[in-house]
Amino acid sequence: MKSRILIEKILKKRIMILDGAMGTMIQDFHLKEEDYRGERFKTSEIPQKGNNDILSLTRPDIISSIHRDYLEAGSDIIETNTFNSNKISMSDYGMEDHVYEINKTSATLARQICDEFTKKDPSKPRFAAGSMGPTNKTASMSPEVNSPGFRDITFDDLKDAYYEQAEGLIDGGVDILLIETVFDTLNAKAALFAIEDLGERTSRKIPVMISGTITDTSGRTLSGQTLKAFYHSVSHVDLLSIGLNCAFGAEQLRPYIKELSGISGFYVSLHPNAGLPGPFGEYEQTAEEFGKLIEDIAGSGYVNIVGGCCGTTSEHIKTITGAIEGKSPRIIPELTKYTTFSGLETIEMRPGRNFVNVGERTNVAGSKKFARLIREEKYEEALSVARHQVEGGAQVIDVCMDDAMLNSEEAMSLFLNYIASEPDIAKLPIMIDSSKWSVIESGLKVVQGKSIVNSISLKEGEDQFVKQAGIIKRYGAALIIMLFDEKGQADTFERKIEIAERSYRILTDKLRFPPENIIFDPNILAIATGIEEHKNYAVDFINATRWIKKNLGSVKVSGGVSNLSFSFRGNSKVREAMHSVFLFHAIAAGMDMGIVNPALLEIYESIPGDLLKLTEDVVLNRSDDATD
Ligand code: THG
Repeated sequence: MKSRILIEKILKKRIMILDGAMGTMIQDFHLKEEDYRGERFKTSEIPQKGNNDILSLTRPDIISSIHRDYLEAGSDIIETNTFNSNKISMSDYGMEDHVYEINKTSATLARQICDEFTKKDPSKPRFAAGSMGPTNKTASMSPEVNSPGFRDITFDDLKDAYYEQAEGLIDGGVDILLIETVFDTLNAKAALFAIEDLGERTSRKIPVMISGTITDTSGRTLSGQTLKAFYHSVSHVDLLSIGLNCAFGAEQLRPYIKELSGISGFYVSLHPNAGLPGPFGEYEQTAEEFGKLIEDIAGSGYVNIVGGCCGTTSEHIKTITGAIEGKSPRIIPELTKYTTFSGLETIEMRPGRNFVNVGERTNVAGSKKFARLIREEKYEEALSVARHQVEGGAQVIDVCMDDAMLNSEEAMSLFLNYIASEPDIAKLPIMIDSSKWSVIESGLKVVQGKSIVNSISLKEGEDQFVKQAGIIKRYGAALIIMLFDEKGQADTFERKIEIAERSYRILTDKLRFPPENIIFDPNILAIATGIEEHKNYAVDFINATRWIKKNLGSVKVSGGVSNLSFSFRGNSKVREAMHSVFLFHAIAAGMDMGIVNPALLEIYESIPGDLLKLTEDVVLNRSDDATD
């Protein structure tokens, strides 16, 4: 963490300079197959030409001279020659067994040259950033149009590959890890997870920069996320910076870096290509043109770190070093933390925002139709249930596969993969609903956005609760806490607030779980069952909601609304009226979101007067014979 303090000190004062492309500089050496192979890989069966990362082992002289060029041009931070040095990409060259070594050696090279330059001029310390590219596979899209549920790489594969890469880079002495050219946020989340894991296991915490790439003119990532959704999907980690690179040139990235600058609570980086590629993939933007564009962006106060990507050389870096001279760095804005969720798009729960409807029907325990479709493995048709929820006004989709007859882990990940293939559904955040931990985790491993785990509780005791919440935090999800403890479900006001307070303390004190990512569910239980103890359930929920919202920071309150009316199953008129009346009062008390059938929510004002009075008597427990 020493390097982070030093880097942040510099970032407060000025814009820092990254280096430019490694590939473009390597091209100038006109290397042949033999150069790539060296003595060491002379007999490799797979051609190595184009495997730039292997040059760290076979031609370290060339890589060193490129690093030197960039440092001479003014780079504060140089990137290791490891963009593709992960098991997944390296297997294309049959080099998967050398991944750790390539990373460590590349890091050592960059480290030594940085130290050399820092020694020459201690007033300008130089830093080595371990470059971690996106790999050549994507975890949240199917490579086969005809099987939308299929993936050719899993979160765990990516996590393991990134772990190995990060370990090599850190062992070689990098100051920073740079996850770059992110085109699929799920790949990036696997990298972040691996780095956090490594940090914890080795007690070495290295600052992390992350940089996404935009691939279409609507400003989305390849995997379909908006910039904001991308931001909210990775901001659970205490990043050094977030930024954009590659894809378009500086000119086309300008509006997006402006947007990112406005929403980011971290430093912002930009390392664009030298313009848009020509017909043969060549980049033609001159150093002067590039410098002008960067000067303009830096002059607008949008960036803290700038550099170049494809097509840029030490000439480009030299011009931007001059161009940012005297320009003030971007100041990180004061941001209020809101509860946010994301799919391809974002939900921000700002104060005064409307109630969030969570669609309940994609639940095998809550819909006979959905259960049948999943049992019969008709996933395409099951998707239509989700689509219907979206059309009915759902803003989040609750997915539950808890059924003893199903392989729930598999059904969860498969259905979520199907959802990911449908942008009109995948735009919404996912609520992963299961009482089984393994099912929750298999869901977390397939969603690129910031999802909501539904749910964990103190039912099995504090140790397990802490362990699970810690893992959920690492996946970057929000979390519903059901108000249960070792003694059982909280069914009275006193029990609800006791467990809510205890859960809150554990999460925020022990885990530093962000309060805005905590959602309490004070248990909506069936009323009007004929049993005396059940009569005050709705009132207790509403009062507990009010207490929680007043006393527990920026947490949110949610509940499964349809539970309320279980004793009126089949009588949808009465059920709908009960839900509307309940929500009217619960929302007034501070309830933020609810799992509902969005297509069937009657407007409170439109409930006929006599039905309204009777329903209110039941929900608010106002008269002894209301149920009748
Ligand atoms: N809190 C949290 N999560 C939850 C609940 C909760 N998840 C599950 C459940 N409760 C919320 N979801 C539903 C889904 C459907 C119904 C009720 C709650 C429902 N279904 C119809 C019925 O049973 O009559 C089924 C109709 C059909 O088969 O089509 O009512 O409280 N955190």
